[in-house]
Amino acid sequence: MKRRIVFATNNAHKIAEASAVLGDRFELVTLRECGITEDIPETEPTLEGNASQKAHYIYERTGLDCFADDTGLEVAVLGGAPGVRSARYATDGHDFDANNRLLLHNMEGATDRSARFRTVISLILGGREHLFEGVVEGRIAESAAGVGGFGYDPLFIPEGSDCSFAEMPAEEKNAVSHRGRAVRKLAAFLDAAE
Ligand code: ITT
Repeated sequence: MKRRIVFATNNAHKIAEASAVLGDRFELVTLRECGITEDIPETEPTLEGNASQKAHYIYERTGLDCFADDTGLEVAVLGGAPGVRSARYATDGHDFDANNRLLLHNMEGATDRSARFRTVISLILGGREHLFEGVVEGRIAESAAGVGGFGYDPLFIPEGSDCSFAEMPAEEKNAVSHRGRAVRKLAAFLDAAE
């Protein structure tokens, strides 16, 4: 039987990316299917803390195995910002365009454009928590390019490529991305736990 697992996210892009990696070995249950419609609190100062907070919040309400992903873009010349504040960099909401404009503005004239995406996944399986991390190194482009993906993808060029994540087919992003890497670790762990 397929293992049913809740993905504690309100971000449809994350669900699409994780489903593509997990394939049909797992049945991903959405928050909507659990009847949870409110925003999940994310008040911790670290990605680890927020991922854990989101997963525990859903586990306490559903009692189901679940996982949550918290992701940040860490830019060297900005001292690791926007980091844990990536979703709310420019505004209180998730305004991707405003975030990208602010990032370009804050990096004007910067020659060191190195950056990385980091995803932390908190899995709660049978009431016990396990953490997985995925990182991709790269750089911030001088201007946005591409229409795929979401968030900072039009500005992020992964190491070894000339294209932004937003210019790549979804499979190509997943093959090297922070989330792809973290979700593959999660899948290997779940396979071994069967
Ligand atoms: P949930 O908390 O509901 O999972 P969220 O969008 O709030 O969804 P995060 O707290 O992890 O997710 O926010 C991270 C922000 O970082 C997100 O809003 C995007 O702007 C950006 N981000 C995350 N993953 C990304 C990716 O793969 N590519 C580009 N930007 C990404």
